[in-house]
Amino acid sequence: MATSESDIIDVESIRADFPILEREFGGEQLVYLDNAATTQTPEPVIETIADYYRHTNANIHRGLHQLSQEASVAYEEAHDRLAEFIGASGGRKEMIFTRNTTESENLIAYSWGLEELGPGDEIVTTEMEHHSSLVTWQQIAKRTGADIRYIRVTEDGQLDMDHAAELITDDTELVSVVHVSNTLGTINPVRELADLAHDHDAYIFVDGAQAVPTMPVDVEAIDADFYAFSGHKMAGPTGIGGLYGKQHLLEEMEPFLYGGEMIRRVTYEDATWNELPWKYEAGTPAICQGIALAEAADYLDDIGLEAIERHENELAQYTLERFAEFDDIHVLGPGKGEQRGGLVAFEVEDVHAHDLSEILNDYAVAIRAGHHCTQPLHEKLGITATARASFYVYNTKAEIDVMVEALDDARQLFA
Ligand code: C6P
Repeated sequence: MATSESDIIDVESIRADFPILEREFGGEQLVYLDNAATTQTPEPVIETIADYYRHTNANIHRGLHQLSQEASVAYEEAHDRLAEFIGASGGRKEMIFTRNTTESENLIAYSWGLEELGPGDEIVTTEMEHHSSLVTWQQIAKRTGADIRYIRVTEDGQLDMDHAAELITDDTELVSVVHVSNTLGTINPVRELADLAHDHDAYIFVDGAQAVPTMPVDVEAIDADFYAFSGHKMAGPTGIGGLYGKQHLLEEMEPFLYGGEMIRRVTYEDATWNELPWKYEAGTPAICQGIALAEAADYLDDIGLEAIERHENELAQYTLERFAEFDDIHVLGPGKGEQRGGLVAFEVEDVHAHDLSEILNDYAVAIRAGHHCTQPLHEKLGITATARASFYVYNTKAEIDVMVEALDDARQLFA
C-alpha cells in the first residue's frame, strides 16, 4: 500500500512501529480508521509493557525490596511525565491516574459534585457531550437537586457562544465541556469558556479524550480546573487514564474511593488521607499501564503534537474533499477548510451506518457506526446513527481512498 504522502510527518517509518497495521483480512490489508475509539500501540510501548513484566513487576509503595522500589519510582515518575505532557507545572500533585476519561469524570462528579452542588445550583454543559460526562452530570444533578443547562450547537457544528454567555451566570457552579467532539470533530474554545466560568466563580471541567492524543494541550494556558483523558486513545494501553486538577482543588476535595494506598493513618474510629495524588488512587493501581503511558507520551512528543494535529487535519480535509464527490454523503460538523479534529462522521442516504460498517469490514476497513455515545446530539440532528472514520499518526490518504472506494461499492449495492 502507498503510505507516505505527507510532508508533515514520516508516516512510512511511523507505520513500521505499529505491528498490528500489517494484519490482513481475506487477503486485504487492514485499514484502521477507528482511532477515536482506540488507537493502536507502537513497539516502544509494547516493549515497555513486556519489559515491565519481565524485569520489574511488583506492587508499589508497599515493599521495601528492590523490585517494589523500582516499580514505585517508575510509576511515580510516570505521573510527572503525563503532567508535563499536558502542561501541568505541579507535576504528580496535579496528575491522578484513573482507568479512563469516564472514571476521571466520575471522580470529579462524586468527590466534588456530590459535596458541593445543591438545589438552585447549575451545571452548564453542551449539546455535544459524550455520555461519559452527560450521563454522569445528569445523575449527579438528580441526586443533588442541581439543574443542567445545555449550550446549543449551531447548524455548522459549533458551540453557540452567545448562548454560552447567557447560560453561564452566578448560579453556575460548573461548566463541563468536551475539548474536541468525538462526533462533530469540532474543536471548542475552551479558554473562552474557562474565562466565562471563572468570571462567575464557577469551575470548568474539560473532557480531553479526543484532544490530548491529537494536539498540543496546555491545561494552564486553558486555565482548566479539571481536565480528563484516556491512555488507550493516545497510543497507550487500556486501563489507564488521567485526571488533571488544580492542586488546591484536589487538596480540598474528598477522596473518591476508600481503601489501601489512599490513607495516611487509620484507627478503628477514623482515617486521614495520603498526599496527592495517592489520596485519589485507592488500591493497587494499573502500575504497568501507567509506566507504559509515559512511554506513549514520549513517543508522541518525539513525533511532535503540532505535526500530529496538522497531519490529522490534512486527512480530515482530504476525506471531506473525497466525500464531496458524492451528493448522497452528508458530513456532520465543521465544513471543508474549517479547523477540525481528525475524525469525520457521516451519513450515506438510504444506507444504514451499520450496513456500511459491515460492508467496509469486507474490505478490511475498520470504521465505527452508531451514535458514538452522543445519542442526544444524534437525536437533535434527527439521525439515529452515523458512520465515522477517525485518523491517527499512521493513517494515509491512500487508506482514505480505499475507504471511499468501498463506500462507493456499498452505495451501489443499496441503489
Ligand atoms: N469515545 C468513541 O468511539 P473512555 O471510554 O472513558 O476511555 O472515553 C470516554 C470518552 C469521553 N469523551 C469523549 C469525547 C470520548 O470520545 C470518549 C470515548 C469513544 O468516540 C468510545 S464511545
